[in-house]
Order: sequence, then structure tokens, then C-alpha cells
Amino acid sequence: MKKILLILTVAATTAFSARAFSMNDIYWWLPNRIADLTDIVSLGGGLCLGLKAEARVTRAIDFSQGGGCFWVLRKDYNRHLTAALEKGYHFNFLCLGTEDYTVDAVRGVQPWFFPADGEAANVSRRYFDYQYNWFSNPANAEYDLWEGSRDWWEIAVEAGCLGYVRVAVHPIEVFDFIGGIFFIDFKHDDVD
Ligand SMILES: [Ca+2]
Ligand SMILES: [Ca+2]
Repeated sequence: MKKILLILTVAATTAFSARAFSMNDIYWWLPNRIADLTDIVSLGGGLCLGLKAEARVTRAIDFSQGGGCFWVLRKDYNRHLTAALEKGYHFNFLCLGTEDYTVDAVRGVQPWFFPADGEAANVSRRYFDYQYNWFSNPANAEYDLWEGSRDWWEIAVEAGCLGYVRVAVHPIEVFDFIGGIFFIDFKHDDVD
């Protein structure tokens, strides 16, 4: 039994960390765990001209209705920090629906918590056009597990009526946080 556990541990470490273990992993262990902890929850807020009410447990069980124009500040999935003008609509019931939503964003991407090499976070202006009819496909680029701007697996609520608020929990980041305790960096977002 111990041998099996050892093999599984080694296999998991090899598969998920994809790099050699070093003393930096120990040095950065606590800061990385704090950063991974903050990854679990996304927050957004702002103002809107429109109406929006969304609640989902993954994009397969998604109740989203509404649209309009939104001025939003976000701390979101994959350490994306954005100030954005967002416009469009989203209507979805369970796994079926339609969306046409554009995001014009000034965006800072990781590592926002510990800037690499003393530099500020990589800030750029990006334009996104999220569209689908019938089914939101998890294979789409925006749902990329490591770099995507959206989390297909999130548990989230969003509401907009003059003001806008979004709160989301990312189960995959919970796994990453737990794995990090044992030096497994599933999301490849640890500083080393
Ligand atoms: Ca993480
Ligand atoms: Ca991590």
C-alpha cells in the first residue's frame, strides 16, 4: 500500500509540477499558498445601464438572463485584473442559451501578487468577443484552464441594475491550493 501511495505521489508530482523541485519551492511556499488562496474567489463590481441576473454551477447548469452596458472592475480567473467596458446580452437556461458579449478591457495579467523580476504586472488593452448559440463549449479558448479569461467550472452569481456585482468560486483553484500544500502546482501559477 505504501508503495502504491509513493508511486501515485511521484506520478502526480511529475504530471502537475512539470519542473524540478528546488529550495525556492520551500522559500516561496507560504507566499504561494496565500496567492493560491486568493485565486479561489473572484470579485467584480461596477456600474451598469441594463439588467442582469446570473447564477451558475459550471456553465452546464447556468441560469443567466439580461444585458446592457457595464463599467466593471474585476479580479478574476487566472489572476486577471481588468477595468473594462462590457456590452451585450446573455440568456441561458441550464446548458442551453445564447450570448453575445464584448469586453474592451485594460488588463493586468499575472503575476499580480509577486511581480516577476521586479517588474509591474503585464498590462495591456484587450478586446474580447464572447459568442455562442445553444451551448457554451468548454473547449473554447476563453475557458483554457491555465490562461483563459473565464472559468467554465466556476460557481458564480452576478447581478446588475444600475450597480453591478459578481462573486465566483473556482473549484479548480481549490484543488490547486490543496495540491500546493504538498508542492504540487497544478495551475502552474506558483512563483519559484
Ligand atoms: Ca492558483
Ligand atoms: Ca499553484
